[in-house]
Amino acid sequence: MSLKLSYTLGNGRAGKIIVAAQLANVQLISDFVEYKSLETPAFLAKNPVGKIPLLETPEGYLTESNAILQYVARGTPLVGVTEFQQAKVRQWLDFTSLELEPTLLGLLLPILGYQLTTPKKQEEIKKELNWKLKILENHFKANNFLVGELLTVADLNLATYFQGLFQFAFDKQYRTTIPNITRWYKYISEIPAFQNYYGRTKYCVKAFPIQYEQEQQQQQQQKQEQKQEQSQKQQKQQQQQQQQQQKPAAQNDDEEEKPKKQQCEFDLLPQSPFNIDDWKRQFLASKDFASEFKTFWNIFDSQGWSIWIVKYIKGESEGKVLIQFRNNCSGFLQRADPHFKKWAFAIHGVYGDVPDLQISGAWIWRGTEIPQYLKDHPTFEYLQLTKLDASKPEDRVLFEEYWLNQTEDESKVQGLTARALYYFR
Ligand SMILES: N[C@@H](CCC(=O)N[C@@H](CS)C(=O)NCC(=O)O)C(=O)O
Repeated sequence: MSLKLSYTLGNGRAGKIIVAAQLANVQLISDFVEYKSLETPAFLAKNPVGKIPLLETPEGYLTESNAILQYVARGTPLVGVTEFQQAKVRQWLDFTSLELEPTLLGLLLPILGYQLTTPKKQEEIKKELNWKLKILENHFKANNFLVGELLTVADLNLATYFQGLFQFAFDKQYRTTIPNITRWYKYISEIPAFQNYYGRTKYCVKAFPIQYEQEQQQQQQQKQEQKQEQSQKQQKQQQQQQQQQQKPAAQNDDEEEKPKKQQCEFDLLPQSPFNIDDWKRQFLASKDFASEFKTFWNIFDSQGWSIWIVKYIKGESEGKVLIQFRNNCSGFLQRADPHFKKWAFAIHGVYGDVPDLQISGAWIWRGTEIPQYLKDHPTFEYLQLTKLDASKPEDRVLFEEYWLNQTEDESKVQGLTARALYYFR
């Protein structure tokens, strides 16, 4: 019986399942996915929640990491031997998910930069954590494992959280206040199957600093201001060059000197009847992209929006290794200004064959010109942008070709096989 586990590389919820499968001698096929693919219709058909991990079994799909965990270890002592032990395993799984997880993640995610927080929130989290950890500390004073003397999936589950906490938050000094939890974790983390996935735990000497909301906002603002300053400078230089070359009629200096407004470049455009959010929802929820496009051409407003083919102009040495080029493509999208996502929708990907892979995509964005958001992109100079005319049948066909052919390693676009596709949304 083959079991296929879909997950993103290094994911902790998948890790506990992989560790349990190894201990239970159960073969799992790994299917690495990227977060972007969780929003594709193909993935949503398997898990409408759009989350990993996901297990494909001969009987159907299974979601929720704790359910998968118990399923892969079923029939072994890892899920408990007696009925009471089995119930105890479920008790600790629920306790971890429902009582501990929100608090533990509330501490860890701001350190890792995934969540905004404030000193007040952190104070509350620490208080909450202290009394909850006391429960565990007391438990491990008298027991080696969560369920008495038996290693179970409940321990593997709990240890995945401590793995991050010991590396980033619970420093040397703090560990002295939880010696029993530390002893228990040390044992679990040194099980070879655990180390195979998570590696050796590097206990932090000093806790990593928490970045607070204000600091993060200030940093973001500073970055934004620097970027704007730079692009103003570039614009000015370009204008000066043009003036010198073409000697045009005198410019209005006042206008040129005006500081760039803080608001988004699209805020000034006249209202458009085309709502990109509605289109994204409608398209992504659909099982029949071709029929959606019939609607698209009726609702698309080419006065307020435009459609483009965006190609990456690669260097001579690029496009030879798929994994590198995938990273190049996903990195390009990640580095785009997140605000631009509100005003754009694209399918962008790697097409073709090694050693001549290409990156290109079909884009919709607000306005009819090249947006400043793209001009400010660090790799803008390597983009070739071709504006399509939504009233021309041949341009519609080209644009649709990208959107309708989304099966990786199968679909072809402009004669090239789609290898790795991403949405920008
Ligand atoms: N309760 C679920 C939570 C699953 C979950 O939140 N997975 C995250 C990765 S750790 C995810 O897929 N996030 C994608 C998203 O939210 O878009 C479980 O334990 O499986």
